[in-house]
Amino acid sequence: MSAFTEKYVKEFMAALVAKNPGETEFHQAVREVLEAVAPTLEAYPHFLDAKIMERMVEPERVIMFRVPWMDDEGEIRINRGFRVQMNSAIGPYKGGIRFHASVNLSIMKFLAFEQTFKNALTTLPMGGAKGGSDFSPRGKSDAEVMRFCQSFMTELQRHIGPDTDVPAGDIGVGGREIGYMFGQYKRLRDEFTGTLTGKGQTWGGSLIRPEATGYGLCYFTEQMLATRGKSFKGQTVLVSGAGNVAQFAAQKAMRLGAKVVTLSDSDGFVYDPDGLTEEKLEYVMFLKNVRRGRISEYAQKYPSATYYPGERPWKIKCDIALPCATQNEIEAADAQKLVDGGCYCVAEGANMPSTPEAIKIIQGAGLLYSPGKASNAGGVATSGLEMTQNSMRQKWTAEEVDNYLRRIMSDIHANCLKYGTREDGTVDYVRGANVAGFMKVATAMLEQGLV
Ligand code: NDP
Ligand code: 2IT
Repeated sequence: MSAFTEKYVKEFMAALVAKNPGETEFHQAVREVLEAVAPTLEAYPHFLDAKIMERMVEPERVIMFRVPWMDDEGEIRINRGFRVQMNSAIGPYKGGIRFHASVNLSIMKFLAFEQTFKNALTTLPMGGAKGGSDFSPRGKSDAEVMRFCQSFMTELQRHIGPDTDVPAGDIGVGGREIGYMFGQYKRLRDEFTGTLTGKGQTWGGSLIRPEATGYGLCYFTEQMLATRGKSFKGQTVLVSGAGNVAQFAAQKAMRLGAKVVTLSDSDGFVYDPDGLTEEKLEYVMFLKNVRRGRISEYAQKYPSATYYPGERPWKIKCDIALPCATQNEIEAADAQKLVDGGCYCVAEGANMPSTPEAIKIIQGAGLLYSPGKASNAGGVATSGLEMTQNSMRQKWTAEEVDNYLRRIMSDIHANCLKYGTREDGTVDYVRGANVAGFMKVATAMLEQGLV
């Protein structure tokens, strides 16, 4: 780290922490970007003079609101709703909605901040946002989820719109929740527009959007592997999570010839040394998406598998790791286990799944490593394609959307190479992704004046 970077990051972070106390995830996300872009700021001091970074870390708008609803027993429940509209320099605000008990302002701000850079990388015109609630759909009936979604949207609808802010899914928000929210939005606003993405196939949803994050992750990983003359063929892959991103990452990795041996949820992980098959994955999709069960049940159904309660998959020997569950799920000790187990590639499907200490170990050991904002951008990119189809009142074929997705992931990879190739020819994807995203948003902000 240069003397400039060290001083710049230290002073910037001190001010940020003082102004946003306790927002540890937000601090973590900002620090990563600062460390990556500081050399660029030094080289282009007009960004420093215009205080672009100081503006980027201040959300354009934060909306926090009460979400009252009634459970099936007739008891009144109160949750907190959020929408962080972080940056609209390159397009309308765009980003997912997360329903999880852990949701707080820090998590919303870190996700909205990451989203700004990720969306810039997609090549599509989308600003950055994130929303959600500390409501947990786990263990709730469909009727309870519907009442919650309707109450949440009753407030959120005043702040969003097809050219203003377009939410989508994230943890705890899938097709069911998007459906309930879209229904309420349409009813209150009396408009049928593409204001949410991830919609159902019969009412404006794009083909391949459900698959897009996981598929995009694998397309991106293929390109990373190719830089070392490798591919998924015959490789042992660890996947964490068992939700939307994990399911389709596992499916694509498998179809590209890999053996996927783990899946997880917040209670533990399953290790199946025989590897997933199409049939086993179909069971997982039914288990998680329809029955809304726990991943431990996989080991009951398939005796080749072992369930490890309260643990994460990273101690299993592998070639490639695809973290697809949540933030900070790879800590330093986990990273060391991956390195010791012979893993040579970590590509993030989740947002910020690796801690800074873990990243240091992974990069220090010379593994291929890509941050989520590059490798999981296929989801929001395909949301962008859904917006385009909605505006055109068209529906593209799965093949057309998949081809766009491949091209976008390839463009993101090329952009990472452009800004992240080291002198020795290896690639720093963290620097590449952050600088590429920063340059686009910062330039747009400069050109639009002091807003
Ligand atoms: P889902 O809700 O479909 O699945 C989340 C999975 O992660 C579940 O298996 C869940 O287990 C597990 N999980 C959630 N929280 C924790 C936790 N604290 N510890 C361990 N496991 C946990 O969400 P998605 O698949 O959509 O999202 C997964 C990740 O991918 C998130 O980081 C999200 O931000 C990111 N992402 C999602 C995109 C999308 O299009 N959906 C796009 C880009 C990134 P359990 O059932 O126990 O909660
Ligand atoms: O983190 C993410 O990129 C998402 N949850 C998807 C956002 C979107 O608008 O599709």
